[in-house]
Amino acid sequence: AQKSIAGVPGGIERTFIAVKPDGTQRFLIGEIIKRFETKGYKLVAIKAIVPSRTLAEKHYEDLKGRPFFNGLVKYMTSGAAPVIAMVWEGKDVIRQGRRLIGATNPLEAQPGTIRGDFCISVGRNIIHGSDSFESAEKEIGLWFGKSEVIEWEFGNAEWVTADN
Ligand code: IDP
Ligand code: MG
Repeated sequence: AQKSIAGVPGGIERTFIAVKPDGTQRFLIGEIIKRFETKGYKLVAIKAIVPSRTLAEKHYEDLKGRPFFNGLVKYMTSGAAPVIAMVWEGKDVIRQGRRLIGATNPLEAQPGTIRGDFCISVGRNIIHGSDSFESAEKEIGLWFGKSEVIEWEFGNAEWVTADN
């Protein structure tokens, strides 16, 4: 039997990706979905949600104590626009997702990445992506119930995933 990664059998990974409220306000949902979809990844869960303070604080618990923490939680929870929470699945999707997103500070994010192309401020950097297997598992469990994550197969899977 193959090992299970981020809760998925067969060695396939899942990651938690979220369009933040500024990405929603700026009409970037479609662009962000397009980049993951056309790269070759599979969307297995999606919802629009205004997170509670508790959810946002748990999501960012590693950053508690940082000077920007309260502002970050306020920005995520304001309700001025929803967060678009997603789970994407596929080969190396955790690391590849971080590459597609680009560096945390848009000044460091390369052109061609999502942050490199669409934002200029670290406090409004439009998208979140899990940074490790452990955080992917934690974040998917925080934002989604088990029944909200759908298992399905690409009809053309071999055209995307074959190694030979
Ligand atoms: P990441 O989103 O690239 O994983 P983290 O260091 O985990 O970056 O920080 C989480 C989020 O906190 C960032 O995406 C950004 O929204 C916010 N943030 C990080 N550093 C700063 C800062 O210096 N000022 C304001 N917000 C920040
Ligand atoms: Mg992070």
